[in-house]
Amino acid sequence: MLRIFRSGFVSLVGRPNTGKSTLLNVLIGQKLAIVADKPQTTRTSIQGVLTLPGEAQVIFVDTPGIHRADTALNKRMMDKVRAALEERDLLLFLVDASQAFGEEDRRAIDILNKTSTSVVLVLNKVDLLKDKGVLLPLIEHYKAAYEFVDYVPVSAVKGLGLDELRRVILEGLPEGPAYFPDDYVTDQPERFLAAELIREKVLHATRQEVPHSVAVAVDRWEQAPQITRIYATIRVERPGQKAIVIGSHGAGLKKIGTLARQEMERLFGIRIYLSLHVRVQPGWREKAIFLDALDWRTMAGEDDL
Ligand SMILES: Nc1nc2c(ncn2[C@@H]2O[C@H](COP(=O)(O)OP(=O)(O)OP(=O)(O)O)[C@@H](O)[C@H]2O)c(=O)[nH]1
Ligand SMILES: [Mg+2]
Repeated sequence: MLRIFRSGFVSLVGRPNTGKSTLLNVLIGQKLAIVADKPQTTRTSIQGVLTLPGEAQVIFVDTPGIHRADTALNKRMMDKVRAALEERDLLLFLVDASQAFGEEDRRAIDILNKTSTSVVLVLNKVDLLKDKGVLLPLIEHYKAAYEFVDYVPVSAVKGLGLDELRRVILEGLPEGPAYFPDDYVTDQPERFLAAELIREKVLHATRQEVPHSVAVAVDRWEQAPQITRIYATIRVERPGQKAIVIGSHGAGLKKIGTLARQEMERLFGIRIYLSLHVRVQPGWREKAIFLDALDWRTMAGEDDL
């Protein structure tokens, strides 16, 4: 008897820092989304396609963390989250299982009231739990706040609970054809991922308000047989932030460049020369034209995902 083939779109939503991007990367088995221990790392939606030949194709969509939007950038981020709730086959609502249930969680759950799609509660970071006894009461709190179709405790970092999560996801998908070829992994162009990897290294190197003020764009990408030359600009909002990113005698920027280049070489399988430039651009988070240019989808005039 032929097994039925399942396919569908599955969005990962939840508060910032809950591990959505980490989970996307581990489910796909490839780094597609940058990860940092700072909230609001992800600024747009990112597709990752998992094809299980003869069995299923799951199109995961990573999204920015649910938060109260104040700037134009943050409003766009929340628009991405809301768009990712529509026309999906299944939603994964990620929470940090090492944190007690609180008001912010309740507020984040509110966004789910706008959708009729089934939502699975994913309790991530269970590796941080010293006392596993807190898990059941936590699940009860979440179940009281929303009617989740299922719940799965996982650790994206340690790879715990992922088989069970895959099983629950596949069960929640309808029968359907593959939407993409077997080797298709993401809609995100390498040029955008390159800019993101640079931003990730800046986030790792800075603290407090600096991460929120950083934008990275690739200005030029010159491919040659021996080496690919990438020229990118790191934008910050204030001169003091520029000094922090550059560091003493340029050491900070040099380290950011080295780490970003090494990771790009590994991921893209090519030799890279990376040239980084830091520029102060006050108020870029409020400027629509600049925000359009930052996100490859609006840059290319493509439809929102
Ligand atoms: N201990 C532990 N840490 C995790 C786990 N999953 C993610 N993290 C860490 O949590 C932090 C946030 O991870 P991200 O994947 O960037 O979180 P996110 O939900 O995508 O965050 P935003 O993009 O800001 O919404 C990083 O420091 C991760 O290494 C996990 O299972 N266990
Ligand atoms: Mg993220």
